[in-house]
Amino acid sequence: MITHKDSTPPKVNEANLSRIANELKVHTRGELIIILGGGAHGHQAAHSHGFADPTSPKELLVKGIPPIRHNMSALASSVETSLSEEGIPAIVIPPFVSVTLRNGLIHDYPTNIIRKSLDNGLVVITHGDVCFDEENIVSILSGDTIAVYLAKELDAKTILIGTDVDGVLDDNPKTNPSAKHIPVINQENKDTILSKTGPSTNTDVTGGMSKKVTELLEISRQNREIIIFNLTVPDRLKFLLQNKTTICTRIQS
Ligand code: IP8
Repeated sequence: MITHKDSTPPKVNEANLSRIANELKVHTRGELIIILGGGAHGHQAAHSHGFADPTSPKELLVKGIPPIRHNMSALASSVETSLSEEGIPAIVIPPFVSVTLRNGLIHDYPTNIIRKSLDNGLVVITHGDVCFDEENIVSILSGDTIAVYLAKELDAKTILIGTDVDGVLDDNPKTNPSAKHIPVINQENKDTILSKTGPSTNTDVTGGMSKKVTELLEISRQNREIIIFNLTVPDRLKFLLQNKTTICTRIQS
């Protein structure tokens, strides 16, 4: 929602971005990390350089590094600017410079600079990225994977996942208008729900909603709030930050 998904080359959706930055101003719960998904900025360049196809030649993948990095840095920098305009002191810490993957999974993810930034009152912005991979030269690191990793590593109390749908539905709401909203996913209903939830639409090379839910279920536990909500609808983020009720899906243990 902060990128225009159908625009090529990718463009920041400035109106949505400044609204979201404004809603973030109500955050008073302590340390905050903002993790950006790829949106059109990451996924278009990743797709056109073969990252969705396991048989792509390594030269094509390597050629994709500069445009993906360029686009994600531009997106993160726009977010930093919008937060700064709202008086929120934020810095960007890009995964590419320190994270390595192995077969697409996190191999090494130093968090000391993130920790020090939070300790000093800074809001950390990071994002899905292209990263060197010990086995596959380079792979895409998804924002959702970062969220799960950092939540575990830094013991996050709340994880809010903003998407462009009302949370998890039992079918794709863009193709099936009568898709039913699911307010809570837990151990009891997860298998039924995951069998129905397909990948997201658009050019998503990292798996979409079912992968998101599977990864989030792994870190669900008591006293940890995990929520998927619609960030395209004004005020929902604000309400969640203020502990007010709004439409969303809660992932519980
Ligand atoms: O949208 C993907 O992040 P995601 C990042 O969170 C890139 O899966 C660079 C495509």
